[in-house]
Amino acid sequence: MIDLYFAPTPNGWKPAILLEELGVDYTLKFLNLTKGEQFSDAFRAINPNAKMPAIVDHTAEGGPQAVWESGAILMYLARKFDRFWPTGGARIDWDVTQWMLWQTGNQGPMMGQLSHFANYAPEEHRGYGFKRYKGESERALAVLERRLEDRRFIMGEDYSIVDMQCFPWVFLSKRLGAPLDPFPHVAEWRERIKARPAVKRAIDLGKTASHHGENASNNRVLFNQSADHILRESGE
Ligand SMILES: N[C@@H](CCC(=O)N[C@@H](CS)C(=O)NCC(=O)O)C(=O)O
Repeated sequence: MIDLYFAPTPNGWKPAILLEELGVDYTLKFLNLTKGEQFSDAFRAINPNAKMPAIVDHTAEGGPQAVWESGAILMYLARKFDRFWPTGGARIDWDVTQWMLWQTGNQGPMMGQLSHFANYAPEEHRGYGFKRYKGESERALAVLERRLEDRRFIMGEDYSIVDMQCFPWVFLSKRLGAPLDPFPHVAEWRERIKARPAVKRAIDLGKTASHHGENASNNRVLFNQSADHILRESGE
């Protein structure tokens, strides 16, 4: 059995989408991020970075295997079940790896910060951050637009973990203030993925979870973190 530590956010949706696509049994472990459940000793033993998502694979050879960082989880599960990682040798493997890292180091953090400034930053601090991260998010969307000009999916004709990694922030793009009108190929790709039953099921998981984001503009747990959050004992 695989445990998925989850909250209904774009990063949480990524492994949920893959697990739903794979149709494997997994146990959903909701983390209430506004209550700081990510800082419990038990969860930090799984992910020292104290952020979801994370998994624990109790069926791994040699004993339970924890994996954290959404991209690493997708790569781990795709290898384990031998699905959704395009085949074709070392060149393809590196292409998958670089797109996974591109999302992790570029699209993800830029759109995550756009979400912060669009949804949570105090009004008086919103302007500069919103403008900067909207520009950076649109830059990332333009990279995807070029890539998708002559491909149905990011790696070619087949849907893969790279699409699952890049989809969730694009799913929310318009709501964050970066509509997809200038990126028609990205918009079509988004529709293609959104229509998949497994993707719908993963996003619906949020409907039963306690949401981390609402009314969180003054939320100390999420928006005022320091080294102390990682270094202190949680006392649990
Ligand atoms: N790069 C990480 C990002 C994970 C992340 O930022 N998770 C957020 C929710 S989307 C979280 O757990 N936040 C809780 C906190 O910051 O305390 C990944 O892709 O897994």
